[in-house]
Amino acid sequence: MITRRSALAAAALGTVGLSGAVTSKQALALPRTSKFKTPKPFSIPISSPAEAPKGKPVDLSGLPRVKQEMVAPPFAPVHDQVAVGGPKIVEVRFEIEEKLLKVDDDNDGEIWALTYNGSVPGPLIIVHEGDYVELTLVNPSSSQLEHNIDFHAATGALGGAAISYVQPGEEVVFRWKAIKPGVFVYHCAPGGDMIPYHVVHGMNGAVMVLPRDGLKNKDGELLTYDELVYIGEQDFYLPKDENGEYLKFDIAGGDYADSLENMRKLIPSHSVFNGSVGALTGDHSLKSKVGKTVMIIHAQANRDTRPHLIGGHADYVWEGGTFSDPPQTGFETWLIRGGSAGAVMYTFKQPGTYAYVNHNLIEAVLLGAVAHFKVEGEWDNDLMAQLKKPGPIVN
Ligand SMILES: [Cu+2]
Repeated sequence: MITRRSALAAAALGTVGLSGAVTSKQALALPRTSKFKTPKPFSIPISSPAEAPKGKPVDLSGLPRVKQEMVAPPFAPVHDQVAVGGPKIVEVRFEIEEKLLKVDDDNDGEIWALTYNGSVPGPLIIVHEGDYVELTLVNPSSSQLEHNIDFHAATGALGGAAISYVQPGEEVVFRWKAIKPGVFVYHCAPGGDMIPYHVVHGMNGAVMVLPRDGLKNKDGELLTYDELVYIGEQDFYLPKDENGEYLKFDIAGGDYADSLENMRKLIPSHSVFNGSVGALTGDHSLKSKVGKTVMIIHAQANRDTRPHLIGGHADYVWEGGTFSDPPQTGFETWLIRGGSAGAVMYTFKQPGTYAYVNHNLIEAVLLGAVAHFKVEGEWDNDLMAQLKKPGPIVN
């Protein structure tokens, strides 16, 4: 039986007619050079993805322009916490990269990740309220798939998704004004099943829009951080064969049918920080010092999560990601709603290793959502001391 969904899946792969659903075999049979056609959005009422919105022209020629150099997570681009000068046009360049990414060394899990600038999550953009983000989105001709971008921080045209479609070999430039201070996700949203497919293949990231006069506590006092850590939590749905081994695919998009089957069950094979199990542990642990204040930006474009810093707290929490309201204080665990980013600030008081986890501990320990902070400094015996070593019971 032909369903609309199977027809769209077939159209998406561009290889099968309307005679049935696409199978993984058919997907695997695609030649390397094939270009998948994305189904046009059937659930989103826009007439044409390429149609540019009309309106009165805006003259921004008097504004200064700055280029923001993108860096890979967990790092943040160079930025001022309090804005210097008036609003600017901040130029950002995203090059799409479809790349084979090892998700889990232990069991050979891998995915053809769909990325902005090669990382999962995509780079963190930082601007101030009132600034303009001018994005150049480049989809190289080596890509298999059509992409675009929806900025939750932007206003109109599906967050920019409606005016940013790029086929392989194309680039697009568009601009949006940062009118809401806070942290927000962005993600690819090319229509139909391809929306969740691209998002759970890594095509998401975050923007931080700082208030021009900086972050404040509830008394209006300035809050600043010494370090910023950017974490994107990613749920993956890697398909397995009948023997329980992870399937391998030759090209980006090759896992389309198998992935969708897994995604529909809503049970991720992995939930990881920054693209892979162990990306922020061991040699890749985050480093800090007693007395340093860290700002942690945590984004999850698809699924709820609940970060917790084991052995520490959140001094300040912007849980919904909004900087319009004063932060809440003293949380043990906080919620990041799927499709949002949140921010917390914490000043380390003790040295040692802290685990920063998704405190659904099954997702942390079994699915991968763990990072480590290695903190140097002097131990405070007032805060904690071992009074007797483990030994035989005395009475
Ligand atoms: Cu995409």
